[in-house]
Amino acid sequence: MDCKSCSNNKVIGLISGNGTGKTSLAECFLYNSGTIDRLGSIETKNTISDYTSLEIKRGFSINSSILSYKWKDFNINLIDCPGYMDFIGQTQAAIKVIDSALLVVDAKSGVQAPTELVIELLDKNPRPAFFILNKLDLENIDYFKVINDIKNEYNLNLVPITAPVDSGENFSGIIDILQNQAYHYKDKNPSGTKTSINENIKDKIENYHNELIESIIVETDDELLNKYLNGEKISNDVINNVFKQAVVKGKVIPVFAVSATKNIGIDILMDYINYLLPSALDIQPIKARDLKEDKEVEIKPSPDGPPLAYVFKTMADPYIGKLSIFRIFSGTFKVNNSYYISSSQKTYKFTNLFKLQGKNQIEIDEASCGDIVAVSKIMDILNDDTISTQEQPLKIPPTEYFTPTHPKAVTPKSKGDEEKISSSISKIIQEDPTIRQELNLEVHQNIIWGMGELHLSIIKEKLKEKFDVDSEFVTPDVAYKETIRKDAKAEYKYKKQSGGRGQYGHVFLEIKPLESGGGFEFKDSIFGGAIPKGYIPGVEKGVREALQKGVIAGYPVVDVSVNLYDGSYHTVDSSEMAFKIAASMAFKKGMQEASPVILEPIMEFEIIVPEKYMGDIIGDINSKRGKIISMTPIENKKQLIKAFVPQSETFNYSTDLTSLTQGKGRFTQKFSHYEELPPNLAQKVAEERNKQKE
Ligand SMILES: Nc1nc2c(ncn2[C@@H]2O[C@H](COP(=O)(O)OP(=O)(O)OP(=O)(O)O)[C@@H](O)[C@H]2O)c(=O)[nH]1
Ligand SMILES: [Mg+2]
Repeated sequence: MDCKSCSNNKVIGLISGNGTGKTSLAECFLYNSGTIDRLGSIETKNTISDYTSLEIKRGFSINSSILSYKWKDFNINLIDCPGYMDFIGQTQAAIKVIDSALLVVDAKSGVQAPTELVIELLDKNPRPAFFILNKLDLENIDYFKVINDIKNEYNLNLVPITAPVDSGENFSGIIDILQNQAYHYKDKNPSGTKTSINENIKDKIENYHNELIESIIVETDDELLNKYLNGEKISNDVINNVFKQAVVKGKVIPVFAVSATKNIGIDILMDYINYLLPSALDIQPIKARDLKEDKEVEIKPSPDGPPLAYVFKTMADPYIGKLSIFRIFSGTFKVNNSYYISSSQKTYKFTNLFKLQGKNQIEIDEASCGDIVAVSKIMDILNDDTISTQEQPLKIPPTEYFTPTHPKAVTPKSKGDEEKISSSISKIIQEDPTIRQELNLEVHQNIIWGMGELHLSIIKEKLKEKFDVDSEFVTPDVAYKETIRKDAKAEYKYKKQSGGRGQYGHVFLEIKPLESGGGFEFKDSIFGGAIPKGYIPGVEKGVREALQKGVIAGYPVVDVSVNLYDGSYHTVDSSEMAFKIAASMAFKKGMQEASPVILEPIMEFEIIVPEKYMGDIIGDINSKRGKIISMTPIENKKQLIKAFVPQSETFNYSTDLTSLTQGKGRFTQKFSHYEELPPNLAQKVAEERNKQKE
């Protein structure tokens, strides 16, 4: 096969925090390259990338979009990711399949928490990157100071390749520091015109140029460095080569000055994307597991190599149904060939292949390394699946997504829609691995877990828009329980004689508390046939029924032992039912006497925050009746705090943590154990619950 096309493919992610200008920048890429003939904007609600009705309504990205453009000799495949932290799962999925990253930063506000998280993710999955300082048309931006601040804060080797000419309102051009060339821009034209560098900044730019060359040269071998230090002239070719290597290895991170809304500096950025970022055939071999040979292998990207692709996104298209979107790392995929899917371990014939451009799908016959394509209607393909062939079945390790931490109980507005809601949520989950749904049998609620308030409000809107179900998202109920604190004895005689056959059951119960987690224990110590054997199961059933609703607030009773030690019966009137009723009543009576208490679930939290927020976090945990278990310093001046927190205080913790740490904290939680609810709260809970029952 002619591999020219794939040697010119690049896969690039636009990733960073919300509102920094990624979608606006993507629009400029498409416009400048002639892919579209009108430059859309967020404000006019007509960008190619933010095309869904929810994105248009909200004015920001909610889904990652697949875009592509051709610029000079290269095909660039772009993934424009949403920046809000609530949608971080999509950035995690994108990082898995991109060869390089464009981190767009709002030059006015600097690096904010979501971008910081993206920097952390890239640190764990290194990719060559560019920093794009956007919005240079805003007032009072000191470009080089912003770069230095980021450099120092995150210990990144940032090197400015372009610099702005003028600032704020007057921002009208950039200088290419590497080439010593200025460009002027007018009327959002696709490209700038060359101009001379203003005399008054020539020296300054000369300095930056020298600094840039130096920072490139130090990344190479000592021989070249010595030559440079001895004043020898180093050819441009050598410098360019060293520069490319340093960028590809992530040793230097070029920085560019742009304004996406004014389309300034972006054509030059596009040139540098072509020139410096790796192509799909330049990347490191892909590590995968050969499922036939049962061993790890490395697949070098080649159009003639074994087919290998990774599904990083699933989408339900209203017209063509389910679309599984994958990035091809190796081999050539052709329509009507069959491919092996790692999760189902079966092969499927691909009867179609599509290239994507925002909402549009273009049918194609084949695709190869560095292409991002979709196949439709194969239900068994899931997110994070590896696609390969029966001859060499492969599996790439799945993406590790953050665990959703924000729960809500979902109920339909109209009765009878329960089934529809949970099946619709299951479909939404297929597209978004950072959502979890759980039918909680203890509180009888359908609980949906997402990444935060925004995430859940979008899911609610999706339920309405896509599936036509109106729903309510409310704070989940706490799975309280009840138990007893001391021993008690109780007797109950159930006797009814109203003509015909009567009812008679009579029991003596001894009730004792069990250790926490002890559950329920039933003992029968009837001696001498006071109650015939045949009625004993009725007694146990009665007690079990009473356990379902405790005497304080009707919560399930746990950790009790019940001993049936005496009773009496009537030869005609006794029945299993009569003993069941007697036992149930006796238990309730006994429980009243046994110091009943309410228990509350306690969660174990693991919270990671920058050190400086420790005081606030501990104060907040204390105010939530929590207990700190441990605090451990970890990398990047952060602390890992473990704590027990009562579940009733946890439902909004993701929002609380975000506001306490300006979005720089993260946490996970799991159920730990039950503890007694303090009496004043127990009273409140009981009052609330009893009110509900009325
Ligand atoms: N002044 C100015 N505003 C800009 C520039 N680029 C983008 N904006 C505005 O910033 C806002 C956010 O832009 P987007 O392109 O949606 O940013 P994004 O990074 O895609 O945001 P998310 O999708 O939420 O991650 C919009 O109102 C844009 O018009 C710029 O260069 N200058
Ligand atoms: Mg966007």
